[in-house]
Amino acid sequence: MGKKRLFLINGPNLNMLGKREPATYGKKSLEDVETLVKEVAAEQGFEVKSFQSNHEGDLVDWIQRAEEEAEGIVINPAAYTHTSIALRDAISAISKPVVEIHISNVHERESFRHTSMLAPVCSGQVLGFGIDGYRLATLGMIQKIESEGRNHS
Ligand code: DHK
Repeated sequence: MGKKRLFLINGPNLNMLGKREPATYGKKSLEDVETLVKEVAAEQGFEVKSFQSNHEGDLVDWIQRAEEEAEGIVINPAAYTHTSIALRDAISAISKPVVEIHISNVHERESFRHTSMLAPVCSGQVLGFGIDGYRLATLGMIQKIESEGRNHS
């Protein structure tokens, strides 16, 4: 069997990390995030496939792909967090665990950011820790995968 794999999925405008509102989202780029997640996962014996899109349907396609190709998903759905029934249904449709991550503390921001359509169907949520949240989400995801594996054996 090949190496265990995680999907890292980033939604709209996260391709602009580092340039976009740095006071809110920090100065690190999406490439820095992908490198961080790959390093953290590799230490735990996982490989990472990374995907970013500004398009809702493409994100749905990648969530569905995880059912066959990954053990779990770390996702920052960005603005689609607050609006997307399609992403929520895609997460509900697969059996693999999903962790939602946000760089900012959405609860100290505008009220439209306080609601997540996805949180009720995710295994966990990390927010407000900046880019380091991706490390926490990755470790939490791997711990969940490993403990579920143990429970089933
Ligand atoms: C990123 C976005 O692009 C926003 O639309 C969300 C999230 C918050 C973040 O903090 O990572 O509201």
